[in-house]
Amino acid sequence: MPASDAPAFEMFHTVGFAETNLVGNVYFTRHLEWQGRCREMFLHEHCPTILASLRDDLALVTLHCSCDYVMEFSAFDRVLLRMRLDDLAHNRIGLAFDYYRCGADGRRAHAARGRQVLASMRRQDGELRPTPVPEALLQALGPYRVSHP
Ligand code: SSV
Repeated sequence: MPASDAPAFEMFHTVGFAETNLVGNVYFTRHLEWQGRCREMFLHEHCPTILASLRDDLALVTLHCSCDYVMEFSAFDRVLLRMRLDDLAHNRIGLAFDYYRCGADGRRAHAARGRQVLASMRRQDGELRPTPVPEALLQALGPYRVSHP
């Protein structure tokens, strides 16, 4: 469980028809796409130099991705996705996501929770080898780290 002691990186999104299923709620795979979008916007805004490294020999490999669903989203719902750094060890990065449905009255309902584990790797001689999380990314992640008691 991410504690609320660390600031989160936030992404807002308004649900469109392209994201809903036959009965009008958001199809479960979309939640994972939003996680992907959120983490790439984080790199774009806070660590653009990593994007150049990814085009070179760095690989941030997704080892795990999950979502626990609590409440449905429908077209034109306003989604707030909050992402925090839950865990950092060796070359592993653990991310925690909280999804909220934002009401017109300003209230936020907790609609889902997600997790990802990434591994920092380098492409070398046609293989992927573990490598420490790059310093630039460590710096960018720092403020978003959840402290565990
Ligand atoms: C192209 C490709 O494979 C990209 C992977 C990107 C991974 C990005 C990870 C970003 C993590 C950000 C975490 C922020 C926590 C507050």
